[in-house]
Amino acid sequence: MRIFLLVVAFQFCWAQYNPNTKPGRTSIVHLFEWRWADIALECERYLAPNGYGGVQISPPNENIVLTNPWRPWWERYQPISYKLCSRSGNENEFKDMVTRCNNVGVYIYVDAVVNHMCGSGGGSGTHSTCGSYFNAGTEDFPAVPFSSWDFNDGKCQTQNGEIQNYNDANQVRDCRLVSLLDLALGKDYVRSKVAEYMNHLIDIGVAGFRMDASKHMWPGDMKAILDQLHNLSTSWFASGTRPFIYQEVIDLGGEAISASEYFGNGRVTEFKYGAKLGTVIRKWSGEKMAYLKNWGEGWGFMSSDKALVFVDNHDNQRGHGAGGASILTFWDARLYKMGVGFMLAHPYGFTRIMSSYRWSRNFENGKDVNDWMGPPSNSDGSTKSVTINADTTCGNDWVCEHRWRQIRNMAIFRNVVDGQPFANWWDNNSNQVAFGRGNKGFIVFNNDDWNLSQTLYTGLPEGTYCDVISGDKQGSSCTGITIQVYNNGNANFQISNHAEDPFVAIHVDAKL
Ligand code: 5J7
Ligand code: CA
Repeated sequence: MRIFLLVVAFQFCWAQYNPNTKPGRTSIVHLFEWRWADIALECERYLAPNGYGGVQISPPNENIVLTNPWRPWWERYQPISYKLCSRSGNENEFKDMVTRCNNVGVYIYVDAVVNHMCGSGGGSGTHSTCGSYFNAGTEDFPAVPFSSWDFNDGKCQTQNGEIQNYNDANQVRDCRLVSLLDLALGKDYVRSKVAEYMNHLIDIGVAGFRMDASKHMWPGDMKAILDQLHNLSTSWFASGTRPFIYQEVIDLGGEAISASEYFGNGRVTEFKYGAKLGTVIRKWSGEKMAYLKNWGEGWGFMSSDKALVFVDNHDNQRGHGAGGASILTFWDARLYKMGVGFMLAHPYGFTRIMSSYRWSRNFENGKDVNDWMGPPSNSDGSTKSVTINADTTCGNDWVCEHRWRQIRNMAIFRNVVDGQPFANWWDNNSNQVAFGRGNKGFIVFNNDDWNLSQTLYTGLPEGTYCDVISGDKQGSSCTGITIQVYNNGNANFQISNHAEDPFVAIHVDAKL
């Protein structure tokens, strides 16, 4: 009986906040715009062997096909139906991906776009990814089916039906976001169709959901849907396991809606995290890494057990969305690796790693006029597959940040130090900082314009460790720098400010 109560208490405490990743797997990767067939392969050949816990996938449901501009990435945020049929693949390919990823312990998290359907100017016809008919003008989506009764037009109080003022919570929830037809999530019927879509995915075997545009949905409406969701499939998960929920709420302060309104439903994206970390690592606004000593709640972020954190996302990496120019991306690779390294070493939040595609950036008056560009694709609009080069990098303009040695090894570092306390902070009152995680791992950064040469207490057992930033442990040697930890726990670190990567990380699983 006592054990039963403990189990119930555990599930009650964690429930929708628990990522459901396998023990010792502490991060997920957003494989933005990847095809299902490529994700299945990546789970088997790379993500599972390297300790990644899961994949956030692009929206799997049918969406509008836009041709002006040509097939932009955002067309996938304009649903036409809940058929599993998109540029990433069809339902059979989706099921194959979920099965194969789950079988190697890498779980799938679905980007759920349920606040709206396509834009009001979407026209009528069958220009959708599965060929389903729709009429945006009359709000008719027979493939769901939704009709004009199922939208919020009557509820919205603005002149033109659009969100005009983000300081008015009613507008933000009940009016159209940039003309997108706003679903009446207050209606039982609409809630049941959304729940049916999500339950279809759960029954196939997905482990959770990113709730797109949550700011634009009432937390109570979302709860009514989430309460209808099935437990996860017992083919892979313990009976009674709830889906992991993380809600996209862009809250940098100063608006009517705050992230905390959503804590009852699950975790929430902490957009301050990447915006602030970018400012610090770029040394803008007088920031310096020494100030990261109280990173996390000490910086006014939400509590760690509610936060989903990331350095950049698919939206703000192209100058859209929150954070502006401070956001670090693969385009600034040297700073980016430091930022992701810091995130993965630090205990705050549940971490998501971005994996991008390259596009032809073209700045005009400070704005990238190509920020709309969709994934690498063929002339018929189909998405190119992810090819793998001899050196393990990706081809066809897939960036594959999750395969960069520094990022992959820090994802492993986070798994090794899981549960260990933040410890042994050191800084030079400028941009040289170091900290450890209990007696399992230690990391040192030099983001100053001069060399670092310092003996620091690491808390680690005596021994010779491979720096997992400059190389790997291979058999009984290191391919990069080695670090000697003495019997008093001290080690000497030398980091040139001109180093390819001006940081060093050691952990007990990469000890000789
Ligand atoms: C919502 C917010 O609450 C917010 O704070 C924010 O910064 C962005 C958005 C936002 O979310 C969307 C979710 C969707 O599912 C679909 C969408 O189209 C959007 C969306 O457009 C959107 O806002 C865009 O980006 C903001 C920075 C601008 O302030 C908005 O005006 C809006 O920009 C519009 O983008 C342009 O005005 C319009 O001309 C253009 O056609 C449209 C292209 O679509 C997008 O850029 C999609 C962005 C998107 C953002 C997301 O966070 C997301 O999860 C999915 C898509
Ligand atoms: Ca809405």
